[in-house]
Amino acid sequence: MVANADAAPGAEEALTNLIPWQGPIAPRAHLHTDAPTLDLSGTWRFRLVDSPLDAPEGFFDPQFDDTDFVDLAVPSMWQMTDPAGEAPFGRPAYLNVNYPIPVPASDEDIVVPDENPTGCYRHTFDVDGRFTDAERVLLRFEGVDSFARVWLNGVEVGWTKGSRLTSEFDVTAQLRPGRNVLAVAVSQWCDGTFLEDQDMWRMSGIFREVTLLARPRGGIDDLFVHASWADGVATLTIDGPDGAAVTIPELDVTTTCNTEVTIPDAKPWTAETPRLYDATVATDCETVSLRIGFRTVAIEGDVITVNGHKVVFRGVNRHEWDPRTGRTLDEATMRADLELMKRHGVTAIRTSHYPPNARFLDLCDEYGVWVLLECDLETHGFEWGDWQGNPTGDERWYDCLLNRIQRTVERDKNHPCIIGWSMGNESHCGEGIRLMNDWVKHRDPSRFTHYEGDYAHAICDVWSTMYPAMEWVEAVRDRTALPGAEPAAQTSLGLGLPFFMCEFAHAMGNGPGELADYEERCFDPHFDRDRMHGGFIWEWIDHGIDTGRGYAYGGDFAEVLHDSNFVCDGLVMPDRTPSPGLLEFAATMGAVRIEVDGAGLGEGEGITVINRRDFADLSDLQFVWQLVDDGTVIKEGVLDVGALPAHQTWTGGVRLAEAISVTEEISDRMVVVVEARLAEDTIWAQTGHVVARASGLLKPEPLPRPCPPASSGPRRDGHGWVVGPARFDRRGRLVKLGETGIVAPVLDLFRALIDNDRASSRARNSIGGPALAAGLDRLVHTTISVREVGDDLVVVTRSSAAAARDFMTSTWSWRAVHTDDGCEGIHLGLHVEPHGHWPTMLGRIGLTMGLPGEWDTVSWFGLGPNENYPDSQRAATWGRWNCDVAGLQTPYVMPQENGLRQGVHELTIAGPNGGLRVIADGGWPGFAARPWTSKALFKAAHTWDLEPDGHTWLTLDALSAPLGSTSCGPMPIMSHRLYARPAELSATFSLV
Ligand code: IPT
Repeated sequence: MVANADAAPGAEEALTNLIPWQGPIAPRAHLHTDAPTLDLSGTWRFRLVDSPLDAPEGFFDPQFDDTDFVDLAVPSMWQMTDPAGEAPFGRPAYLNVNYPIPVPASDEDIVVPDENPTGCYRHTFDVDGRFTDAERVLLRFEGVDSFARVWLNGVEVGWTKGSRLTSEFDVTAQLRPGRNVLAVAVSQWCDGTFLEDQDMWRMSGIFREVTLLARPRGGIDDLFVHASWADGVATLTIDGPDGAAVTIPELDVTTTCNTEVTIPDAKPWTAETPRLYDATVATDCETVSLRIGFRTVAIEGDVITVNGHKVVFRGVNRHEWDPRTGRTLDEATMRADLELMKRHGVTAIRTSHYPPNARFLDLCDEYGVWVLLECDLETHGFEWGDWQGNPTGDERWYDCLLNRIQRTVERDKNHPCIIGWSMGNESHCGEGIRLMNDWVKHRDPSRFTHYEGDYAHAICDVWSTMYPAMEWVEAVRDRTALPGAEPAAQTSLGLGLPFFMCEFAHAMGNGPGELADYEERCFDPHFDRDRMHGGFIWEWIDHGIDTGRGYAYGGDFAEVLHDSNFVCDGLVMPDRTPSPGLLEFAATMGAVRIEVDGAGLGEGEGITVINRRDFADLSDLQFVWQLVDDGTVIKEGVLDVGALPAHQTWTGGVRLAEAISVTEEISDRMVVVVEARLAEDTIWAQTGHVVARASGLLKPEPLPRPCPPASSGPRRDGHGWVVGPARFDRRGRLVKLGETGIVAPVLDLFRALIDNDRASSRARNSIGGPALAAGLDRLVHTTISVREVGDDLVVVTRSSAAAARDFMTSTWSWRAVHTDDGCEGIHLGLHVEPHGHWPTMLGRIGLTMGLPGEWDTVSWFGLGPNENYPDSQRAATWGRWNCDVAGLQTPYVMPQENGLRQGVHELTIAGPNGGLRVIADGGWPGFAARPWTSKALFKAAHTWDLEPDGHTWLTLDALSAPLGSTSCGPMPIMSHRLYARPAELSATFSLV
């Protein structure tokens, strides 16, 4: 139906009438056609008013004088125009669960505020006969947030809702030869807002492409490609106009629409082997180009299969985000996402929580990634009212829900990458979800359906959950009782449903940790026929907003309500720099796994390569080993792993004896590094790109090697004591090394709280609250005794906080020694002992000292080069690493503990005038070196709040806390948690 001014009475009512749209044609696929199209992107005229009622009178009239309008790019989101500066069109607002507008009572008609920012757009364009002679002309909007009322040449063609869904208006009657004036009034709020409560920046505008499409008589309006593959045979039927010619030149296929053909030699499409065949469908007057991928998705028992094989989703949740343009993305950015994902072993995407830009799915087909395509639906804010009046259970809304899922499925139904349809997110469950699901199953039975909130498993095809605890995942796997679950939920165990985590491992700030633990329980393809299908990390990108000096988050734009930095919870930083979390993802979730057993290497064994892919062999990779002695490559070679088939394991080794004969002995800084490198260029990376890496120390556990004592013992003088090159004050504090004054080392139990330590509205527990209450950030250190015991100066200190009773004693035994490079040094044996209850989880047990700020270059042997933590160290490699102090810091959008490197054997921090060397013995500590204190790091709200304070603060950890995922997930598993316990740290300090 085509609406016109007469047919669209009371368009203001349309904002809240629970009718999804008026005017657009039935949803259909986006097809690549040779029929004329006109991209209307560009500079439009724009004026923002406070309410739809304030739109300038007759602004849609072609004659209207828009000189006091301004230029605005379309597509764009108007609040992203200089948001941290002048913000001419208002500023973005970040909210998670809360609605940005008042929520209607369940017995009330829907109301949205009069204060409803409304963008009045005008755009003038010219068309030629290719459009005016067409049978029909359509005007396509791919994304308008959230309500659009549309006029062409002064005549209203209708209105639409559904921010991330396509609407096509038939404008044949309104289009004129030559010059045309399109006008659109976009309001930020409408009833659709209650269906669009996704956890993200609330912003508006015509933020995706607008296109004019000429439709020829006898053209191809819609196609539905059914391309399956089983047992080596592909089958194709394309629903379309009767008689339209279907051609796939590469396969010698010539057929017509609505005819089934079998094709014996076609290769199947999988995310690992994204084989696409170019095809055309043609009538006399239109040719449509398709890229067909043959694959069959099935549920066999409780296993999801593609082409007969179980698949595991090494997935991420992806929102569309760019720190400068918001949810308007160009193709280069979409490609950048896919390239980064493929390079880091991501094999699956959930399009949280709306369909992405249509172009993105073409790219997913091409790059190869499994897509769980989610409808534009979330009603989370109703949770606060116990879901009273929630749209998925209120029949007034069902047409809107059906409209949304129909537009979702119809637009994207031809993509081989899409293996499942998701009804939406966090919208509770009701008849509305069932209606959506029924419609999908009827329209497209070839994919599975998903909705996490279907807790009774009465509707969808799969069992999906969010942020489960590790024991819970184990119970699903082992079919034992679900810990803490309601009786009803226990029945899930017995149902024959495939399982995955639609969200897990909350990548907020520093983290997520425990990826390896999830991987082991839920991603193992060797449980060949079990129900565990992996999951999707929350989430891909930090939605920080570029302010020119750093990234903004919720609350930075004076929002009345906001959810702070909960919007920065991605594996890549806002500018798409991979975070350490992404590197850990690649190392744990990546389907190519290498294990190096240092002890076995000497025997010519010890290297294992596991192909955890579901389809492809490893012939695309070259496996290279290197023997590296303290940073110097001594020898390298290639491992003959060959075309190892999916799910198979290769074991072998290297001829170390040959390699090592050139050196005298196996040193404890000798490492074997094995890398899997791309043997050929792909579309997502070049030859040589490292897909997987592992390293092993040849002597994994060398004996402690304290340096030999020097002849002199502690010497007392008027100021305190001298021990070797070190000077201690009367309170036994190390205050000088050689001639360099330092800030004395003290016990350190604190880390600048990471997001996973902080209480948030969604955190299930708080680690940081008790830590701050216990005063870990404000310990008071008191010297109990200073004694000379043999060659040692033994200092006992007591550390505790104001008002606290729990305390730690630290026994610092200092001794003058000779280091291996012939210098005089001082050895510390530190023993820490807790007293009292200490119910609190600690950030660390270590020491922190202040060195001169000019000492700002660091070289260490240990795990690196990137930061690593006890539950996030698979991405780290043993070796010799060099970096300046600035480069050791990870600039999380909200500053927090970062930059730890563990397994330190030796560490030198130096500047132009000397420096400090630390040689560990016994256990290998972790270290962090910062140009500011942990307290300053904790106090900073943004990266721009941090200023170097003139010191290099060196922290050495005997024990470090894990990262976990507690910002929106369970507590770290018990064995990872750092509670108070006795700890030892043993190392020699010398000057360089
Ligand atoms: C979950 C949401 O689905 C997701 O959109 C995001 O908000 C995430 O939390 C937290 O970042 S919902 C929550 C109840 C776990």
